[in-house]
Amino acid sequence: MESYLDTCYDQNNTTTMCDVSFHTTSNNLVYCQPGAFSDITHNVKTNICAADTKHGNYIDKERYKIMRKWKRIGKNRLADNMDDSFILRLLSFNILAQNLLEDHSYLYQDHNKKALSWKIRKPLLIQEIREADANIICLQEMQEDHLLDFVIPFKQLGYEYLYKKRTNDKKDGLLLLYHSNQFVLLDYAKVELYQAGIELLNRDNVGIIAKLSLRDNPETQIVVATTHLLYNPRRNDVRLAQTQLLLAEIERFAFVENTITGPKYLPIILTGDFNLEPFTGVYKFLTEGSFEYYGKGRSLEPSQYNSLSKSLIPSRLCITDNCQHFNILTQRLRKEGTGKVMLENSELPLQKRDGNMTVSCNTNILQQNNVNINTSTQIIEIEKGYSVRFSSGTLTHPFKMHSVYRHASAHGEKEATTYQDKWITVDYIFYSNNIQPIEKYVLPTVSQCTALPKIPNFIIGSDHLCIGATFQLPRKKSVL
Ligand code: KL2
Repeated sequence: MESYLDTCYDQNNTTTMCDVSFHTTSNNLVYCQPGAFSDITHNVKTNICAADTKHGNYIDKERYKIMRKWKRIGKNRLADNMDDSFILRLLSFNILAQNLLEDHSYLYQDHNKKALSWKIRKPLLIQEIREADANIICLQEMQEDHLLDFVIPFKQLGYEYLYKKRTNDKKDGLLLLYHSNQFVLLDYAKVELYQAGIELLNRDNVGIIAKLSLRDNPETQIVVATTHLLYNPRRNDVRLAQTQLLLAEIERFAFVENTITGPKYLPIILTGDFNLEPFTGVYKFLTEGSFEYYGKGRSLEPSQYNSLSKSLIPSRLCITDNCQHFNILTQRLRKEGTGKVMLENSELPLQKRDGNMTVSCNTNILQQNNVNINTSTQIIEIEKGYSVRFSSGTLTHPFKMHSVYRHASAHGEKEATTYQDKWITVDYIFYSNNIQPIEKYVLPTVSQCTALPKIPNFIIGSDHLCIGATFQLPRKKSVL
């Protein structure tokens, strides 16, 4: 039999009718060939389709696209005058690293083997990403040795990128692409969530944080961050600690100034694969701004076992329970310049590596401030009336974050972004309350997902569905 690509997938001819006949292959999946399909309802203006005879599931590109429309969110309206705002469209997609697919091949036994090859998946992924027409794209599970080839079409379209591989022996990582005609990269951090000698932070997950300004309006700035947190479904405690580190880094990038009403931050978008389900501990922490982990189990649910103490991460990292770098906060309040970050290994832009980090921070700073670096709760007054906490048993953060998706349809049926024994949501776009989403890339509900041929298939190139949102970013008025 001819290869699927030769018969069905012709990128140059997307308007051909999908006149198809189904051929059952040895591995129980059906795929299409041009020429003999008679059912008028399946005559579609695309030549791509995939089906799964075992479950009677069938999808073609057009049906998939009907599920995945860009839809206006709530009552948010476009600004009357578009000169007042910039339309930022962001896409986030875990593209399934080929090496992880092959390492966990038992997860893909019911799939058509041909749809699992990188040769087939790569053009499907690139096509779906390109069709979204996003000006910022955040990808997870980008295999390092596929990177240079993968970014070619995006570079041709004018995107520039940041890449951060997961640490140690891992072969995949994060790719953040931004349209360089529209954005200038002001600053970035490639954050390693691996911190030597800390049990809760001994995994290889990473984050990328980018501070971008509008090329035609440099005062308008935004912080975009992406991550892919630990997979282990039982270890929400690890994901909470990873989130604390990442938020401390985001806080450092997004801070603008202190005002009478409190600190002012740039708009923030935090997106990626968090490997956690909606309304669970870390999700509540992000969206409610506060979470008490003390006495909870590793799942962050009340539990008799493995109860967490009041100390989540050691104070030697100098990150407060409000997800702020103690040194930076101290110097900010004392107006003394920039303090040092105690995270290990994270990569900074070249010009900043040996730059002006004036004050070293080690646990001496905490001891000078009478912090007991053991595990009991510490409250330190930095300035009169301004205290920070370590190991209090509760984490807070200074942002008001919302999720673009509500994780259920208007009829209350759950949405999903991936399949792990069942269809669940693990991918999110969170945003701060000084930026407004106006559209989302609609996700299918669980029952719609169940009707799909197993992913990846010949339409969907990953074991995740991509997520996307369009934001209205208020343009700053230039001060003349
Ligand atoms: O859930 V994922 O897939 O976001 O799609 O993130 C992880 C898992 C990814 C990186 O660690 O690899 C997948 N069983 C199933 N999938 C696994 C396992 C596992 N034991 N370990 C890693 N992954």
